[in-house]
Amino acid sequence: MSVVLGCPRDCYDTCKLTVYVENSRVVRVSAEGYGSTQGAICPRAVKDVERIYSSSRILYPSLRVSGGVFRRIDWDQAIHLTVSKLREVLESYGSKHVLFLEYAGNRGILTRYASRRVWNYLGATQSDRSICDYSGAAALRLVYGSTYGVSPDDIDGLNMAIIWGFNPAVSAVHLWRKILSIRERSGCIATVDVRLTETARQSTSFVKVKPGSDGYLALGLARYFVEHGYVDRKFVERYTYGFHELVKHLDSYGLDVVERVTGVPASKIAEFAETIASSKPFAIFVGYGLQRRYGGGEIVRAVSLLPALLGIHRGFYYSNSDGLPINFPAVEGANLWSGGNIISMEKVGEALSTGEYKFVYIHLHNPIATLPNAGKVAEGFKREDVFVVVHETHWSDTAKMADLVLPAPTFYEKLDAVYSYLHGTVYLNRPAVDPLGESIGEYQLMCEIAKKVAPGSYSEICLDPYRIFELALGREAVEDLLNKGYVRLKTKRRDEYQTPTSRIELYSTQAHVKGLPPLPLPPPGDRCAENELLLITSAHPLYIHTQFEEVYGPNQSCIHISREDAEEYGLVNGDLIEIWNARGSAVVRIRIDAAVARGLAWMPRQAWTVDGKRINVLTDDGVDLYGGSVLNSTCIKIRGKVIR
Ligand SMILES: Nc1nc2c(c(=O)[nH]1)N[C@H]1C(S)=C(S)[C@@H](COP(=O)(O)OP(=O)(O)OC[C@H]3O[C@@H](n4cnc5c(=O)[nH]c(N)nc54)[C@H](O)[C@@H]3O)O[C@H]1N2
Ligand SMILES: Nc1nc2c(c(=O)[nH]1)N[C@H]1C(S)=C(S)[C@@H](COP(=O)(O)OP(=O)(O)OC[C@H]3O[C@@H](n4cnc5c(=O)[nH]c(N)nc54)[C@H](O)[C@@H]3O)O[C@H]1N2
Ligand code: SF4
Ligand SMILES: [Mo]
Repeated sequence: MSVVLGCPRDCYDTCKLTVYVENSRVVRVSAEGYGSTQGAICPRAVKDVERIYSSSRILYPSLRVSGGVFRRIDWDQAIHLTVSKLREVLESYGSKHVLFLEYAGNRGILTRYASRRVWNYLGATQSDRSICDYSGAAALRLVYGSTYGVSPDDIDGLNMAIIWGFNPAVSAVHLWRKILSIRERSGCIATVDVRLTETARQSTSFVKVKPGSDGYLALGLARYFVEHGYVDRKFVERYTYGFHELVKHLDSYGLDVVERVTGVPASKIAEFAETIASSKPFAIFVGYGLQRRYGGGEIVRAVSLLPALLGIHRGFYYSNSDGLPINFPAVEGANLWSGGNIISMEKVGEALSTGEYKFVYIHLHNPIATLPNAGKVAEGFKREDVFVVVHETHWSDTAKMADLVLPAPTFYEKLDAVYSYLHGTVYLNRPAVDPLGESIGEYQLMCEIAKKVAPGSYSEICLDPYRIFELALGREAVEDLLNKGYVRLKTKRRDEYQTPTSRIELYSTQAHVKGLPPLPLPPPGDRCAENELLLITSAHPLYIHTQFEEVYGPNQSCIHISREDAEEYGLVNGDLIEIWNARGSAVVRIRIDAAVARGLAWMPRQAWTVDGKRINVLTDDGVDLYGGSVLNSTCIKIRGKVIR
């Protein structure tokens, strides 16, 4: 028997998978010839069978008895304990002292979005979910009113793709296959990155910039377009707002200045500008790694102006969620919302350390590993006065530190509808196999909790799952979904702009209300002290964050530095060194890498250090002006002593 499912991981691709089942077990997962996967399978899906049945699955509710020892309990006890602790905190302290943390483990409409309903109803404190793409999304909303841009189908009509601070050869393998078709059609693919990435190697050209200086490059290109008569005046007149103000602003971004700030020779910038101007239509694929830094929002804002100047409607891809007709507020129970606090996701460690939270409920998230300043997050969870419940599929770092661990089914074992922030297809996931062990889905568990803590409002909080799908997609789309197993949603028009002026706001009318400059003022780049390196982390091909260590083993990678820095510190390949900053320290192994520029250090994200820590013990827990994370603005020092 086989069934078709949508992969709900936090991946651009959201692949359509064929799942083969024999004797009630998943035996193979394939992606041949389906949807956006274009016949290929990623290193994660290919190992999913092993991950489903791995020995690190959580199969039963487990209560911590002491240290790292857990005792199996039954579900009645587990629910009773969860609800009585929750009630106790609600009654003695109030709902703001309950913290609900959730993130990217599974993006199913039911699993992720509808399971927020009871927490919204109770008024629990939640994070602002700002770690990933927040600043860039906020920037695009200022300029364009929403984040959506080109879809994979549009790639067929492009003459050029500009891959900017994005590594799709690793982080979006199927989208990348599609983009590569441009090269096969003799078009251009230019990659702008701080490292010679896998994507850059396969591109037709590579522009290497200094970290965080990309906003200058973008405004330098904009000025070049203006000076060389490449601006589409008719388009600008009709669809944009604030062109003259922008032109004046561009006075400060001459090629000499831009060369000095970005490290890209003026001749190369001019050549890049000429290629772009002569390769219409083009689209800029803006990655998330680019904006995880101080000034990240302003950088994306500057980059996003380029297609508009050359007369292209929404000539970028970032995230298409805003363009889809999915009613997320209805799914999450906006009508039930009772005004809980929202805290910065970057500041979860700091918030926990205040002792304000007495009950923490976590699912779809491994915060001890994935949040910045992770040592502080771990310390917060270790406090005696906080009760931590983790609902998980596998024994994650966070589950191992919880007081109560509840077993969850993987997406192969539960009903859901899965949407994509790249392509407009929604898949219906009917369970391929029964839930393993005693695992219970997030939505069902949310309903169990609601029944006990909010019996009077239970029927409003807990709706039939298919009713949730209807709230999300509308009745007609759900009929399609049920009949065909998928539905293609119609995206909004690319020539519509949801800004106050209904135009592309080169000069943002909303910016000053938000305390931001009305014209983009990007930073000149990340700044570390003389004796420091800038640490950048990005996606690893085998893992998705901390998932798949169950099959590929721990993500134990070296720190990559340039030959020049290695020589300066007297280091050779394989040396063990200590890296440190105000947040912590870690021992890592050196790898000299020609792809990495001087002053830079690179590691895959969520990597383990040699002394058994996650690299996030060092990452910066600051917040960008636009509200997003600044993981890629982390400065580190190398301790003089080399351990050989
Ligand atoms: N295999 C795999 N795929 C994944 C994931 C995974 O963990 N593993 N995670 C998924 C998720 S949640 C996300 S958010 C996406 C993220 O995927 P991407 O958007 O590709 O983001 P990152 O991998 O963080 O970084 C992308 C690139 O940004 C570059 N970069 C960093 N700083 C700068 C800069 O200042 N300027 C420029 N020009 N470039 C810079 C890095 O060198 C890196 O090559 O991937 C998704 N896909
Ligand atoms: N240094 C550094 N840190 C980063 C980043 C970076 O680039 N550099 N990237 C950031 C980004 S972009 C992101 S998106 C975050 C990701 O941060 P997280 O969302 O914390 O990432 P994961 O490690 O994927 O953790 C998800 C957890 O959900 C569990 N899970 C999966 N499916 C299910 C399910 O169906 N039910 C339940 N209950 N659990 C499930 C998995 O087993 C896993 O433990 O990390 C951020 N952290
Ligand atoms: S992990 Fe990503 S690339 Fe792999 S099957 Fe899932 S959505 Fe596709
Ligand atoms: Mo992400």
